Amino acid sequence: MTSETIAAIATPPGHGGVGIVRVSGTQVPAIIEAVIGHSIAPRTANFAVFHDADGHFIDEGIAIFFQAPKSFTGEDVLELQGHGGSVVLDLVLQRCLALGARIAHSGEFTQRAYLNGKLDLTQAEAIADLIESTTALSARLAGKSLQGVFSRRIDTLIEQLTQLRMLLEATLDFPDEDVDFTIEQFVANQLHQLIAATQQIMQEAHQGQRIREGLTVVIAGLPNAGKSSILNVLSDSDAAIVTPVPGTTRDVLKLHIQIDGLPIQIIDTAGIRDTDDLIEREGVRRAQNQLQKADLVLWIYDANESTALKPSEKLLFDCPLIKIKNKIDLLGLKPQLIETPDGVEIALSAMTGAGFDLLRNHLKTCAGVSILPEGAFIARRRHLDALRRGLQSLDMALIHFTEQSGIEFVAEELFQAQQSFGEITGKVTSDDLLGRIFSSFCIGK
Ligand SMILES: Nc1nc2c(ncn2[C@@H]2O[C@H](COP(=O)(O)OP(=O)(O)O)[C@@H](O)[C@H]2O)c(=O)[nH]1
Ligand SMILES: [Mg+2]
Repeated sequence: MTSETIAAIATPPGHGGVGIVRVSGTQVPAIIEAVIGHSIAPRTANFAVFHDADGHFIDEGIAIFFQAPKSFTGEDVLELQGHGGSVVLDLVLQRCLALGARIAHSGEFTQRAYLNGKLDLTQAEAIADLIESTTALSARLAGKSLQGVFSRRIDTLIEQLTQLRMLLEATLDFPDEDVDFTIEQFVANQLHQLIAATQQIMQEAHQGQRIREGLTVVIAGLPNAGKSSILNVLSDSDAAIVTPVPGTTRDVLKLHIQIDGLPIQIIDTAGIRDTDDLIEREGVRRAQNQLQKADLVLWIYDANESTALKPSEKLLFDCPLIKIKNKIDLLGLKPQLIETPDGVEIALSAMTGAGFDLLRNHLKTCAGVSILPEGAFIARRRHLDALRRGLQSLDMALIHFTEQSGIEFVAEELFQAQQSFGEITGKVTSDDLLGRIFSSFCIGK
C-alpha cells in the first residue's frame, strides 16, 4: 500500500449539475473530519456542508466514505459530490490538498486498484476503453472486458499451461523413468489444444482490437470515377464536393463514420493521374501518402470506362483492396458482389445508392466483425502482441516435443508462453508457479 493520499476532480471540466472530488489514501478519515466537521459511517450517503480552513461554507452536497479495502482503489476513499462548477470544485480540491493530499496523476486511482488486486491489467485498460468508446458496440465490448471476460479466457489458458508444465517438470525430476506412451500422447494433445485455443483467442482479440481502433479506409481511383460521391453516400452527408469536372478533389478529406458500431475513418482522395496542374499534382501526391496508411483501399472505377479496371501500377500499398464498379445505373446493371481472382468486386451506384448494403456488409466482414460471438471483448495491440509471442513459444514447444529435443526445452518454451500470457493480465509470476507445484504435492511425497 502506498502511503500518499491522492485527490482529483473526477468529473469532466465545465458546468454540470453535480461535480465530484475523489480522494484516496490513509488521510481520508482526517480529511473527512476537517472538511465536514465530523466522521461519517462508511458506504452511506451523507448530506453535508464542505468547509474551508476557517470553517466557512464552500459548498454542500453528498459525502460518501468507502472504507478500505471495500473501495475502488482498495484504500480509504472519499467522494465529495458537490455542485458541478469549475471554481467551486477547485476550492473543494484545494481544501483536500491543503489537508495533506496531493494531486493524483492520470490513471492513478485505477493504477492503485490494480496494485491492490482490485482489477487485473486487462480490466484496468478496459476502464479507459469504456470511457473512450466512440460507438455503442465498443462500449459494450469494453464492458465485457471490464467484467473479466477477456481475463478469464487468458487465465484459463495460463491454468492449462501451468498444469502441463507441472507434468513436464515432474518427469524432469525422474529422468531415469521411462515416460510412458500415454503420457506422451497426452502432452501432444494438450499442446495442440493450447495452440488452437490461443489461435481462437487471438482471432477474437483481433476483432476486439478492430472495434476499438476502427478501420482506415481510403477511397482511390481515377478522376471522375465517383469517389467523392461514394464518400458522401457512406457518410450520409455532402461533405465532399462533387462535380462533373475531373480533378475536383485535391485535398484529402477525412470523415469518421460507423457501420453497426464499427468505427471507420474514411478518406477521400484526389483521382490518381498525371497532371500539369500544380495543386492537383500535390493532391495526387497526398493521395499516394494516404494509401500507405490504409487498412483497406476502395478502388473506384466507372462502369462505363473499360480502361480503368486496374489500379495504377505506380500505386504502392500492401493492404487489401476492394474494387468498386460505380455508376451501374447508367448501364442498367444490378448491384452485386463477385469474388474475382484479384479479390472482391462490388458493383453499385452512388447516384441511386444501390449496392451500398453489399459494401457495408463487406467492410464489416473485412474487419472481422460481421458475426460477433456472445463473449466478444475489447482488446489492444499490446494483447495481440503478447498472444502472438505466446503462440510462437507454444509452436516451438510442439516442435521440441515432436523432435524429442529434450523435455527441458519444451518446459522452457511453455514457461515463455506463460510469461507472455501473464503480461496480458499482469498477474503471473514464476513464484506463483512454484507455489502451485508444491501445494499440489501430497504430504510425505
Ligand atoms: N450516373 C451516375 N453518376 C455518378 C455516379 N457517381 C458519381 N457520378 C457523377 O460522376 C461525376 C464525378 O463524381 P465525383 O464523385 O466528383 O467523382 P471523383 O472525381 O471520383 O470524386 C459527378 O458528376 C457525379 O455526379 C453514379 O453512380 N451514377
Ligand atoms: Mg472527388
